[in-house]
Amino acid sequence: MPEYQLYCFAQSGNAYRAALMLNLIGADWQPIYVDFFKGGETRTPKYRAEVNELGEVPVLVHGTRKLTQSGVILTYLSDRTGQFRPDGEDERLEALRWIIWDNQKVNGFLGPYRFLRNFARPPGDPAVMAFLKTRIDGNLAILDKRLSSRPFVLGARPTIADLSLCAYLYYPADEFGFDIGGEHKSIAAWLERLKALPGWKHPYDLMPGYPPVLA
Ligand SMILES: N[C@@H](CCC(=O)N[C@@H](CS)C(=O)NCC(=O)O)C(=O)O
Repeated sequence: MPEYQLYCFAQSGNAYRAALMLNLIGADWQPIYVDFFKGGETRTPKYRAEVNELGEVPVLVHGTRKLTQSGVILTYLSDRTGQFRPDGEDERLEALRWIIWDNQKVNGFLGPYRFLRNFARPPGDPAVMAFLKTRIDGNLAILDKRLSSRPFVLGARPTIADLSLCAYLYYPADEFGFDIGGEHKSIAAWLERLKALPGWKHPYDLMPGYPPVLA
């Protein structure tokens, strides 16, 4: 059995962060498909009792450990392997700052926006979509400005902060209805830099479940 197992599905940018990290560090890993859409697997009592009481993916299994929250998983893998690890206390705190901000305000809004637009039945209420879009635009502009003066989020080299922040950004523009890279040139260049790392793969090639079977 591979060293790591990752509960995930192809449409999850939250899980992509962990899957991408595993691939980039050359880990021996396998995905475990979670039937999020049709089966509603994360909402079942069984999943919550046996896999993750928070009812979410990603979940990383490593030996007897079961880790959830992508920020925790990224931290664990970078601490274990030394790869993509922020160096020293200042960098560690800075990475944590960007990861928390990302979880709440960048991919924390992009994920639900894309879900409500593509997968929810009925689709998202226009007022909700408009609220989310305004927040997304403002926060992508903050990220774009940050990346206009440095190649990666913390500076010269990629860290777990980059792997967190790219979560949903490689999904097709037509799933969002707007072109993130087209509207934010520094983000587009940064995504290309990450894409050039050995082991990079698109979320639809890295995790099972594309195309999705909806309920
Ligand atoms: N902050 C969490 C977010 C995880 C998350 O929301 N995952 C989604 C799938 S993309 C999920 O499982 N949602 C189920 C739910 O919220 O009920 C992380 O980064 O791991």
